[in-house]
Amino acid sequence: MTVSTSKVDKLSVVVGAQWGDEGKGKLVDMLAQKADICARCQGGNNAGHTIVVDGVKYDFHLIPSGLISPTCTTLLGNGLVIHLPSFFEEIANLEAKGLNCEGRIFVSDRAHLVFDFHQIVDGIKEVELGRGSIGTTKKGIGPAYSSKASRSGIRVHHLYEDDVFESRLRSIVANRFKRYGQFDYDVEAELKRYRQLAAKLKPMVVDSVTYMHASLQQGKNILVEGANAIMLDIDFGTYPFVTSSNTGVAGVCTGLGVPPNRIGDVIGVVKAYTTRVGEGPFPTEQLNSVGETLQDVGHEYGTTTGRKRRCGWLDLVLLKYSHMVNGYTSLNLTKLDVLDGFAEIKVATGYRLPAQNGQPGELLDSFPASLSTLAEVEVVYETLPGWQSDISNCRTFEELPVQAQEYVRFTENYLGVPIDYIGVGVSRTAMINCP
Ligand code: 2SA
Ligand code: GDP
Ligand code: MG
Repeated sequence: MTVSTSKVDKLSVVVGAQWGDEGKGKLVDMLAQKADICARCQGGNNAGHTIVVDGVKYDFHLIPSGLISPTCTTLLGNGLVIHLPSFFEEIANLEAKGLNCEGRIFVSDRAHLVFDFHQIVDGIKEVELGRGSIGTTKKGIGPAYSSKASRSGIRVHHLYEDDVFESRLRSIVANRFKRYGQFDYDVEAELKRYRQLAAKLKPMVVDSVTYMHASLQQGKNILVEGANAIMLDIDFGTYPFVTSSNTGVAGVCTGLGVPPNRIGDVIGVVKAYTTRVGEGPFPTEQLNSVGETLQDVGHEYGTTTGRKRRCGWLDLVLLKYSHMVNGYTSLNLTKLDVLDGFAEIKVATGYRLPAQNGQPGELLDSFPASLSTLAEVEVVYETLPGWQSDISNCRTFEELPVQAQEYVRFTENYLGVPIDYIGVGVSRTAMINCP
């Protein structure tokens, strides 16, 4: 029997290529202008995506950033962990800014719920870890994914199975009390609150597997918005200083129930330098005036927690590894304008192990798994000339100063991936499109 495989409609994916906050939201907003559906596949409201359109600033945490595009319907897939009170608060905030949310937000019946007790436990665990704390957003993400993995989690469909919901909630809370002591949490009040939240959520709940399948069959233009980034991936990131989901392209299959042969373009978003929020290794971090300048000029503060982001030079060793895992078909280099003032710009091109017995240390060919190894590597830098001029009004590659063009080409050549988009400012229009 012959089965036709001639036409398979594919979805596009936008993922973070570093430690997050690369500017994924801005690219998603731009691409969503032509999308029918914008879906999230992992994470929760630890994510924060800021988009500026006509001077209006929108902050997204749980809801896909494609919502700004009036043609776009949004979906929160099964791979998410959702704190319903925050979800409705986010909708109210977006509506207050004039966005129409009615009938445009759908939630998978298989998504897991984050409860306040998960957030409390997140805080307690961080305190328990002391100096080894992860620096989480305290949004309950790790504890909610732990509940999921240990099979005691509560999914959206449980909300509509009254006895099941109540018994699962009572059991999981009792279990958490046993482990963490009697923290302040009123189960009776929570049960009452969730009856109301469940009713409010009901019209938005879908079987997202069928929804995605049917949408792909109908040839809909689907965009997936990654949250966090590959170096925060539970498997490929700087474990244990990571979040608790698969933040790379693999998360699209597990978090939306789509087969791998439906994945088309994978656009990696790369900040022109590197930032990281929270604890954990960061080889190119600049704890000096360079880092402070990047922080000030780039306004590097967490969208969710307001924490200062740590800053350093672009790390091509990290990005090469990131590309091995995600297989980018193209890149969006963002915040190139933040480098405008530097006379010289450094780029990491290698990690070298410490010298031994008078012999130079080995040059590593990939990003190491061991944090102890990572802590002792010496970063090998290439120094490139800066352009020292304002590029925020450039709208074509040719308009960029030659040094900025060289910076882009250097990155592109090292990674062997085309840079199709270059961000030169916060606003939606501050983007150079150069495919
Ligand atoms: P969690 O809360 O369990 O996911 O934290 C685990 C680690 O993941 C990091 N993480 C993030 N890193 C960058 N940006 C994130 N989103 C917010 C933003 C962060 C904020 O867009 O600015 O507002 O602080 C994000 N979410 C999680 C976190 O710092 C831990 O290192
Ligand atoms: P995300 O989590 O990857 O969506 O990124 P965030 O929204 O958390 O952080 C990126 C920040 O940089 C936001 O405040 C954006 O408005 C801003 N931004 C995005 N692209 C650019 C750019 O090209 N230049 C400048 N200066 N800012 C940008
Ligand atoms: Mg962010």
